[in-house]
Amino acid sequence: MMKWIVVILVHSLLTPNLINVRGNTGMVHRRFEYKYSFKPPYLAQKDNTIPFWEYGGNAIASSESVRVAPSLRSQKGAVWTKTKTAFEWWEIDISFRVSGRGRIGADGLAIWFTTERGDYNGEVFGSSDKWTGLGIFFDSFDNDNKHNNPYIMAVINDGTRHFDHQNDGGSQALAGCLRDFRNKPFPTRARIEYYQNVLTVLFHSGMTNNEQDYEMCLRAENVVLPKAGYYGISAATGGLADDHDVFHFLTTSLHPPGQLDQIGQVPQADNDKLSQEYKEYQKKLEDEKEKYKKEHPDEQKDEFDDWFESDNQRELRQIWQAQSTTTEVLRDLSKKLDEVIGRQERTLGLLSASGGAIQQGGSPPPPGQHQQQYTGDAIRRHEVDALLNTNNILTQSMRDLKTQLNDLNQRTELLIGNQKAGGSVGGGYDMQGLVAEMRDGLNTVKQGVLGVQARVNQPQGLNSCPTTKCVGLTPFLVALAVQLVIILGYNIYKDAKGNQSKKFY
Ligand SMILES: [Ca+2]
Ligand SMILES: [Ca+2]
Repeated sequence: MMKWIVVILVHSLLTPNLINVRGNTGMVHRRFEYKYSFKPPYLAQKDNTIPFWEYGGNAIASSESVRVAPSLRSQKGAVWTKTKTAFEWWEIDISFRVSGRGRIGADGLAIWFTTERGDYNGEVFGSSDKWTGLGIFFDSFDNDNKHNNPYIMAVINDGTRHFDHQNDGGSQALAGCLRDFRNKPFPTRARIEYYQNVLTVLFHSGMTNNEQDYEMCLRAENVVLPKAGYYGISAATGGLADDHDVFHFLTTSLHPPGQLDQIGQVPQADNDKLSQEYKEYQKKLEDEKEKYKKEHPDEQKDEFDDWFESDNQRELRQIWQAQSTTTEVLRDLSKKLDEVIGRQERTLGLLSASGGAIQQGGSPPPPGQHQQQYTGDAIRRHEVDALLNTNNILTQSMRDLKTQLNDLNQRTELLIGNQKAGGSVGGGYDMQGLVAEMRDGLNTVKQGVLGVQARVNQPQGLNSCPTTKCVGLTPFLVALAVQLVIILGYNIYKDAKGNQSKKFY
C-alpha cells in the first residue's frame, strides 16, 4: 500500500516537472527512432550483428541481450550507433542488469551521447576518455573509498578533460544520485531525457516489474549537448567483475509543437541512406524467415501468429472464459452445499444417539436436559451401553443378595424352631465345666508336647522305647489335632446358639 502511495506521489511530482521541461506550449511530439534502438527478440541477427549498431571489445550480442562486459577480470566492451542523430531533443529508455556473485562489483556501465563514436576498449567504463558530449555513468566500484557507490552520475566533457577515476568523478559530475543498481530481481531501467536544455535522469530500481516505478535521480537545467551525436553503451570490469547486460535501448525523438515539419530538414542524403538501410534490414529479416521456414517445413506457423487471433478464436476464448467463471461459481456452491450437508448429518447423528438413550434408559429426560444434549457434549452410544451393563450387573447383584437374605431368614427360622423343640435356653450344658474340661485337655496336650520334645532332644542311643508302652510321633500329633478341632468346633457352635437365643428371647 505504502509503495503505491509513494509511486503515486512520485508520479504526481514528476509529471508537472516533465510538463515544465517540455514548456507550456502544449503537447510534445514524440517519434520512436528505430535506427537508434535495439530490443529483443532478434536483437542480434543470425550473423551476430545488431541492426544499426556496431559493437566490439569483449561485448557479446545475442537475440535477447547484449553482454557489454562479461563477469571476467579486466574486460571492456562497447556498442555504438552507426549513424549520427538528426534530432535535437530526445529521450532514451534503457533496460539493463548489472549482476555478479560478489558483494562488491566493478567497474560499471556508461551510456554515451557524443559527437564521435568512442573506443570499444577505452579507459572510461570501457570507452574513450576525453569525450565530447554526455556520459551517464553507473559506477559500481568505490575508488575513493567514500562508501558512496554504486552511484549514478552525469558528466559532460568538452573533449579536453580526463575522467577522474580516483575520486569517482566527484568534482566533474553535473549531478547524480546514490542508487544500488546491482543484483536486482528485475532488470533495472533508466530513462534519460534531454529536452530544451534540461537533462533529466529517472531510475527504475528493478525491485518490481511495474513499468511506472521510475524515480527521479537527477535533473539539470541549462545543459548544452551536441546537436547531433552517437549513442553508445560501454562497460568494464577490473579485479572484481560483474556481468553487464543490456536488454533494450529505445530512443524517442522529442519535437516541440509546430516543429515537426522541420524533421524533413534532415539532410536528404542521410535520410535516403538510412531509409535504404532500413529496407535492406527488412529484406534481410524476411529472407531469414523464409530460410527458416524452408529449413523447418514442419513449423509452418508464423512465430507472430501467437500474438493474433481470428474472430472464431476470440469467440471461443470468450465462451471458454465465461464457462470457466461459471465452473468456478458452481465449484464454490458445491463446496458450500457439502458443508451444509455435513452439518445436517452431524445434527441427525446427535438426535439419533440421544433418541436411543431415551429408549433404552427408560423415562425420557426433562425438556431442559433434552436441549442440553443437543447443544453440549453428546452422550455417545458406547457410553450408554456401558451404563446399561452396569445397571444390569447391579440389578443382578441385588437379586442375588435378596435370595441370600431369604435363605438366611429361612435357616434362622428353622434353627429357632429346633431350639423351641429342644427345650430350655442354655441346652443343659455347663459353661464353667466345659472351660475347665478344655483347660485340662490343653494341659494334657501341653505335657504331651513337652514329653515329645524331651524325647526328640534325647541322644540317639537313649531313643529306644522304654519298658512302658510306646506310641509313634505322627499318630500322636494327628490324634491331638483331631481332638482340638472337635473341642473348638463344639465350642463355636455353642456360642452361636447362645447368641441367637439371647437375640430372640
Ligand atoms: Ca568508480
Ligand atoms: Ca566513491
